[in-house]
Amino acid sequence: MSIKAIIFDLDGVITDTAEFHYQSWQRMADEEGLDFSREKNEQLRGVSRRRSLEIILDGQELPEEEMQRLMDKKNGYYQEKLKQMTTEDMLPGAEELILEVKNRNLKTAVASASRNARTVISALEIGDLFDTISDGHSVENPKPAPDLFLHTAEKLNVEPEECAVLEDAEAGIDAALAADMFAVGIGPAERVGHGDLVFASTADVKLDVILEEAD
Ligand code: B16
Ligand code: MG
Repeated sequence: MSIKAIIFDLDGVITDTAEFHYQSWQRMADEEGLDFSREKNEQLRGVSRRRSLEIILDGQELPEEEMQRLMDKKNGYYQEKLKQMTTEDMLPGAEELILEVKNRNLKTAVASASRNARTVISALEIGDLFDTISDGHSVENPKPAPDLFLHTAEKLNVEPEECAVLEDAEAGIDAALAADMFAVGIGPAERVGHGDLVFASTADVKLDVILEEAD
């Protein structure tokens, strides 16, 4: 089926907030005496805040109140860092790609696992470029469940098979495939090689190739 909409993941595709997330989790973990490292942080890419904490806790179970306190602490540090974000923080090629999609009269959307997505989008001043924005508040089941992408297609008024998703995370590619969408991986094959198509970075994405391959 031909593509009518391009759905962009936010962190890792349009901008790179991974370092901010990492520093905020590390600060929380250090203060709380939890084991965490850059290597472990790689497993957190694209997964929800709660799932990230579960990965850090590595099987250790905590009461819900304590889970909430640790998530809130990390999020406070992350939101402090987001205050430094400006329009300069777009990943190379991202704005050009979104504009190209719009020029082709395709619909555009952001579908991010982040509950801070709207703050990030407004710091980047790109809100007007999208027909709709779905974020960590939009659905209950986070990626790798297909829910966020299906919700986005519904808001765009297109069929799932008419959507191509640009994703940098393993969980995001899983979610796009589960939603029956054309999944485009951004990053190394070890992470997103199970996508229908893979580009090394946002700057390398070729819209023509996506539209041809998905057809
Ligand atoms: P928050 P994406 C994801 O955004 C991030 O990649 C992931 O590292 C983060 O844990 C998740 O959002 C939740 O973020 O704590 O701000 O709600 O890649 O789906 O745009
Ligand atoms: Mg991402």
